[in-house]
Amino acid sequence: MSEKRAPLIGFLVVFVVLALLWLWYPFGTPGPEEIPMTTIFPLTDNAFESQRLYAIVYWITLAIFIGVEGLLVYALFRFRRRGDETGLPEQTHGHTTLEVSWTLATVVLVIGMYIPSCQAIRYHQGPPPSPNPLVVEVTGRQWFWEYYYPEYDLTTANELVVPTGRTVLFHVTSTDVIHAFWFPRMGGKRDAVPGRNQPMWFTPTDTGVFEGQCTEYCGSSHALMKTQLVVSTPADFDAWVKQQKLPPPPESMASFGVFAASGCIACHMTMVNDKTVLHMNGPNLMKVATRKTIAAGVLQNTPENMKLWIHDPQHVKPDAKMNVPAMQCTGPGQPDPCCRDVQIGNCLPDATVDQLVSYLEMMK
Ligand code: HEC
Ligand SMILES: [Cu+2]
Repeated sequence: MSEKRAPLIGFLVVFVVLALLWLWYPFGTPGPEEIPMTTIFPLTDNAFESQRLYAIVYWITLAIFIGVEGLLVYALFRFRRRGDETGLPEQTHGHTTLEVSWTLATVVLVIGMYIPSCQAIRYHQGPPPSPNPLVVEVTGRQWFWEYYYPEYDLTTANELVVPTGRTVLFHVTSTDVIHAFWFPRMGGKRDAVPGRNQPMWFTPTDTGVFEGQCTEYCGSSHALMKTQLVVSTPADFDAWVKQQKLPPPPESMASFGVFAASGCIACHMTMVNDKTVLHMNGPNLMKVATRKTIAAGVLQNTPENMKLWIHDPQHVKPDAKMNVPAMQCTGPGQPDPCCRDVQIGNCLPDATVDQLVSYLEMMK
């Protein structure tokens, strides 16, 4: 291979590999089951509108890419140095028609993307498409999500349950730092800003469990601030609401004392499931046993994981805001380390943790 040709052939190889990769891409990518945090398989009106805009921009930029790269490759071949040519090729300067046309083409392209962008923004910022949406007040907290349904006077955490076919209108806020509320397949993100109430809505149509995530860096456990959306049939949703409103099972009453004495009630509610619970320090535990995960989607909700969590929350989630009240550490027989770093796990004997776990397992 001549020395002059080497770069050209290298370039061609890269180009062909990239082109093959691109051809393979649509067939080879995993579906939304393998990549649950995808935005390109939208499931609601709100998400579809973003996808529509994304597709317009995607095809326009793809056409530009192919055009520019095509011309580049053409020029490389057509005007390459041949034989023993020496010196500079013919030099040209300025071409009015060309310059006017690519300026105009750019303006047309930008307008072509600007108009659908404005439409999408109007749509997303506009009122929900239904006169009777299901309202959910969303509060981001370090590091979990609190959900309050005014219609049912019902508070839950991390696992958002909604029916199909009814628009859900969220009022998103935060009580500490800025978080962002996001279910990628359901629609765009919404910042959760303390003192502000940011609306957002979508209409789920498919049943299933969908992943969500805080998307505004909010501290050490930001990446562990997940959430799940459970979309149920309207009948299953009604059954869920009924269950959530049930009082605690009578057999759990005997163990409430341990929960209270361990300081858990300072931050958690297990006796009511209404607005009283809003903005307590920790998630409502009234129906914690009905949830699939604990600690904002970080652990599966099993007795072993519950034990692990209560024993050492900070080990599961760095800086978790679950600390035992300091008074807990001053009793006789308390191991010393807890008095220094007031972490809950160090203060609670194993037997107590077991009792707490069996109490919480009853909460459904
Ligand atoms: C100082 C406040 C505080 C105290 C006291 C406290 N917790 Fe927590 N707890 C929290 C916070 C905050 C979370 C959410 C942590 C996260 O996901 O980042 C939490 C989460 C939990 C969860 C997971 C709930 C879910 O749905 O994700 C359980 C279970 C739990 N706590 C049990 C207990 C028990 C049992 C006690 C008493 C031994 C206790 N907590 C004491 C603040 C507290
Ligand atoms: Cu966050």
